[in-house]
Amino acid sequence: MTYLPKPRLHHPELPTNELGFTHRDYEGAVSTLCAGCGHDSISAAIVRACFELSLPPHRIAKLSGIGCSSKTPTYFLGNSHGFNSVHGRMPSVVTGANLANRDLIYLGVSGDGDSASIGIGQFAHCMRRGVNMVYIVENNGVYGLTKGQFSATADKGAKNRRGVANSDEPIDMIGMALQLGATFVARGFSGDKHQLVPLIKAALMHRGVAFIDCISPCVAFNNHEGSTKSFDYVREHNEAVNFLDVITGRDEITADYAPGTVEIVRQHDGSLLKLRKLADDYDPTDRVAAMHFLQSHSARGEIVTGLLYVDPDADDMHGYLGTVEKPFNEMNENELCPGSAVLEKLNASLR
Ligand SMILES: Cc1ncc(C[n+]2csc(CCOP(=O)(O)OP(=O)(O)O)c2C)c(N)n1
Ligand code: SF4
Ligand SMILES: [Mg+2]
Repeated sequence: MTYLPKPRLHHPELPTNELGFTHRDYEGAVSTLCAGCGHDSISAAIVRACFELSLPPHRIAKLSGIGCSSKTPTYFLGNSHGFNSVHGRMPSVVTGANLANRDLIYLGVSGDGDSASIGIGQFAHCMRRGVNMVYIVENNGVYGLTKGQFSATADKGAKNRRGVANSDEPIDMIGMALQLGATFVARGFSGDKHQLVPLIKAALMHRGVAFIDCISPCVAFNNHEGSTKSFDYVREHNEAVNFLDVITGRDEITADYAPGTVEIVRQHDGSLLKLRKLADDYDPTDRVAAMHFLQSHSARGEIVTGLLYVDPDADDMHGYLGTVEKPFNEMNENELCPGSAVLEKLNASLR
């Protein structure tokens, strides 16, 4: 057996959501990660976000690559579709699945090794194509599964457990996502669920590619003094730019905020992102300003968290390509393969 199923205990008092499901209906198998691993906190935040949004579990597809982080889809959304792909290849599998069926909600979970090292090309093209998905990188700065080598997101000068300093420049995945055209870009911290759960909810409501870089300390290999991805370092250097509330279109919308301290962003589906601003001059809809903000804080050793950029009117890959709306698995043979006469006509129109 490669996983431990959770015992099905009866809890009659558990709160239910609009679909009548409890929190337990969004959980998965028992985690086999190290006790205290940040990745488990992110799994818990995903469970909470999907439960609170009342998402039908069978309409969600969770996909991952290889790594401790990529194992985590086994530990959440046990009633959803799942695909554990090859190291660094989750983005292309999601892209294909999304092209075949746009009706599912796609959640890609990856690691910093998976996405910033071996899979960086796949990550880049997924961002620039605008695949409609939530893309979470559980970022611990190491290859946890293969025993703690520096990954491409480890900061230059950060020390490993033996005191050896990393000599390479880090890749900031937030900076890349902004530059590559991602339409929702956020950073969270596994140790701050009050910030992370709303970020995941907002990302799930977003049309287009929603990227969350989530700092997730590896307690086994990268949680010591000198590591810039340790719990202590992130807590001390966390610069939250805003805090988010998500109000879905179904709820009554009220304006109970003090002017100047809250920014409201309405997304395409009517959901409202209510941003409590901590930095007075921060505008989350200005991509260039977000890049500048990120760089200037990073130069001071600060890790900016929160919703850094959102384009509320974003489109996605289907909109850019003008694809058919119907999922392939709902088409009959004639629709999927309309014959050589139709192909000839199509080719002629392109000559
Ligand atoms: C093609 C290929 N190369 C290398 C490996 C070995 N490998 C497995 S997981 C991993 C790194 C995982 O790091 P990360 O994505 O950061 O996940 P973490 O374990 O830190 O959560 C590597 C190099 C592999 N499985 N496949
Ligand atoms: S090795 Fe690190 S990343 Fe992997 S489960 Fe343990 S703490 Fe988590
Ligand atoms: Mg890692």
